[in-house]
Amino acid sequence: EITKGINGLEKVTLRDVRGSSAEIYLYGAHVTSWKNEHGEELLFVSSKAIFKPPKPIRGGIPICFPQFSNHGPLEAHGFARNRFWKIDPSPPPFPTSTVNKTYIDLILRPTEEDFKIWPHSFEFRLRVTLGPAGDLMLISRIRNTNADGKPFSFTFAYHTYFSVSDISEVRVEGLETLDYLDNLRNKERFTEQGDAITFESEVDKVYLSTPTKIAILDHEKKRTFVIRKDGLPDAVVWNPWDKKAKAIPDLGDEDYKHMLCVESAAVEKSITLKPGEEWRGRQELSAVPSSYFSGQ
Ligand code: TA6
Repeated sequence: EITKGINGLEKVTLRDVRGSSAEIYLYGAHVTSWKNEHGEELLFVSSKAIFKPPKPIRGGIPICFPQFSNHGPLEAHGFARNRFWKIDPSPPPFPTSTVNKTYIDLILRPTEEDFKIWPHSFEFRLRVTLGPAGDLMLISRIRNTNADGKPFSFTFAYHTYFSVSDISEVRVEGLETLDYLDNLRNKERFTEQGDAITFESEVDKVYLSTPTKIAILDHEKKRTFVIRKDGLPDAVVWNPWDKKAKAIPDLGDEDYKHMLCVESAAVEKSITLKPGEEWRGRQELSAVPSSYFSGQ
């Protein structure tokens, strides 16, 4: 179902018969909403988000491509998040089953203007799938279509903003003892301690070569998000905390309390594709009652 969203921007709504739903704006191929079967929003989108190109949307799942953050010469997080994507009417077959699932296929190809910024020809296909249990899966397929025989390299992230009740009560499991690059300390490399990660100040880290499963435990909501990823070795964890939040115009002063970014990513080692080669990166999200795991 395609309708007009905020400021007349087109969006696609996916609905599952059991009540879960997702919304994807063609602007940025940006997932702006993911609701469970009870209609509860699971992603954070700032009430100050500006749905006006060329500004990227603050919250949801921006796609960072062909550059993550300022790890390169391009604008922060690349340009895929502020381009108009198209619906892909006949994508080549995906490896995953679509039985009992609702999905949409989008595609981005560079314009001549894009080519001036990043001189490579590519096809970026994104499939967003809502499963019967309300899980949300994003699969990206990026193909080098350069005619000049040149390879290209990129970094990538699904910059996912999760909605949490109170950041001080949240724990992230699965990143203990890993090495990370700390963006707040000149991208230097450190090693995480053995405990689950908790939050009491600004965090902006790229955890390296993580397990494929990461969990976010929200005690107050009694909800656990589970992230599963494939093709994306790293995981970014970001919360701006109070001072940085105040400096971001499209983020409310108190918003940092209710959001946490945990991002499936490929940052430390860029991905290189020769002409004709394709890369795949998958992020699958589910939200379950905490008791499901540990009876808390
Ligand atoms: O993923 C973390 C990060 O790169 C931070 O450094 C922070 O600036 C954030 O993304 C948001 O970036 P944006 O360009 O959307 O303001």
